[in-house]
Amino acid sequence: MIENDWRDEYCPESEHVYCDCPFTVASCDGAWTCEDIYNISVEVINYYDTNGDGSINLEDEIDSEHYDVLVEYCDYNNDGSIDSCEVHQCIVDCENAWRDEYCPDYGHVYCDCPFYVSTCDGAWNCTDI
Ligand SMILES: [Ca+2]
Ligand SMILES: [Ca+2]
Repeated sequence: MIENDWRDEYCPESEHVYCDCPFTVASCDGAWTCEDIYNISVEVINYYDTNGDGSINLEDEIDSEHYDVLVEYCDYNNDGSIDSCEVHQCIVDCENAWRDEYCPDYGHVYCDCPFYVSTCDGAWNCTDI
């Protein structure tokens, strides 16, 4: 990926971009795209983040059973709180686990966290590529 080499050189703060190959013909009914995953992430966060600080933890009005499940699967840095990127990554992982089971030839989806976008003038996003 030339774009990621460019980012390493000129925008080292910027995350790498991962794009699904738009030319493959494989299809998988029911698979989620990054856009779907983004929309679901927003719904999950809006539902559980009752105090609106952008992360889900016991300060929110969440019952402990749901909280325990979320922490077990989604708290990647083990700080007891699930931030919006962790929710997003969790749904990406869940989608990829689903694809492994139902569409093993389809490949995995890679989505950058859409919530903390570091700006980088001149960087290409997936649409440009
Ligand atoms: Ca919260
Ligand atoms: Ca966390």
